[in-house]
Amino acid sequence: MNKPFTSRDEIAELYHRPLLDLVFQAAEVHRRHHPSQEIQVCTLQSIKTGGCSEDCGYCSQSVHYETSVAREKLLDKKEVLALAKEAKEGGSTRFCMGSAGRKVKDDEDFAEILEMVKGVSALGLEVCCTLGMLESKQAEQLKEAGLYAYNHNLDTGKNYYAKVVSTRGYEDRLRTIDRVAQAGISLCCGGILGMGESENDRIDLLLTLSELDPAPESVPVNVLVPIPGTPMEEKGQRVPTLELVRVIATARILLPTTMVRLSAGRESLNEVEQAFCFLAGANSIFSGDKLLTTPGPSADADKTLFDLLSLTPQKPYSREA
Ligand code: SAM
Ligand code: DTB
Ligand code: SF4
Repeated sequence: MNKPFTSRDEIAELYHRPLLDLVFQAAEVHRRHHPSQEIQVCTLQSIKTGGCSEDCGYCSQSVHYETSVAREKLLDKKEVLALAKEAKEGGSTRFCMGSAGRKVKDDEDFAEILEMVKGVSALGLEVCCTLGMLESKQAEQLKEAGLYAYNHNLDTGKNYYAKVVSTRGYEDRLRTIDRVAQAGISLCCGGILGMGESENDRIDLLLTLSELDPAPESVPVNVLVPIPGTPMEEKGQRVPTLELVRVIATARILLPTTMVRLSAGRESLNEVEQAFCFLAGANSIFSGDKLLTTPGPSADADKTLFDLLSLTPQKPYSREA
């Protein structure tokens, strides 16, 4: 059902359709598969920040660049559970824990993260992690602990990836994605716009996302948050909002049942721009005044936006029914 478009040419044709026709079609697909007045509200929490050995050219947490982000040790489990509870009370239904690092190691920190997953899941929240590359056994341990989704982004098209990061390849990302799926964990996988990529690179990313089997449960669409000190701060370009809308609408049509998350960069969009993204099929956001290391929109601003658009937060696990 998720595969009405099969070839790259068909996806390119879709992507280049007149914008208003594309958005109209995406809005129809959205309404066929999702309650149009519901929005998924997720909270992001960095549980281990900075000091990462990878050289992702956009990231504040890489040791390869001089940024204002310092290395911190793993947060305490009690503190994380208190933050998760707060997120739930604030209306979030998904709690996503992010850690800097190339891959998960079988160490004390991972044992502690498994305990955090258990604890957050016991609060009735959908629990998600983004911890870098995983071995199959680690994916199974996360599943066992109650992990609902794993975020592992492809970031951009396969031909542009080497311009963004050199310490790993596209195949490494796809291998972890496969292990996540094999373990029976839902996949959250998306990308970043505004890193100097071409429209063809965006189409390549959309093609790879549409070919994943099973389809990703959620696709975060990030707009680059330029981080002083990183190569992408220099190389990146501001993404016109209508290009963001085009990517969201194409993703919605290609992946009808997937949650499409308007992710990093939302704080620089006004209400009308965000509304257009929701019309094009975005139905999920990160709430909270901080993403991982950069600011997000305030809870008050989001409440006003939801009221203006008559959007209500989705219940946890409601897509299972
Ligand atoms: N270390 C893990 C990894 O790389 O998979 C997890 C954390 S990493 C920060 C999660 C995702 O955040 C990245 O894959 C990227 O898509 C997104 N991200 C990081 N920095 C960003 C930025 N400055 N602007 C937009 N998105 C960003
Ligand atoms: C995703 O695709 N976007 C989130 C989440 N997955 C982990 C991260 C956005 C990070 C933005 C930059 C920062 O705050 O450091
Ligand atoms: Fe490390 Fe992840 Fe940042 Fe890349 S995106 S530098 S892997 S924390």
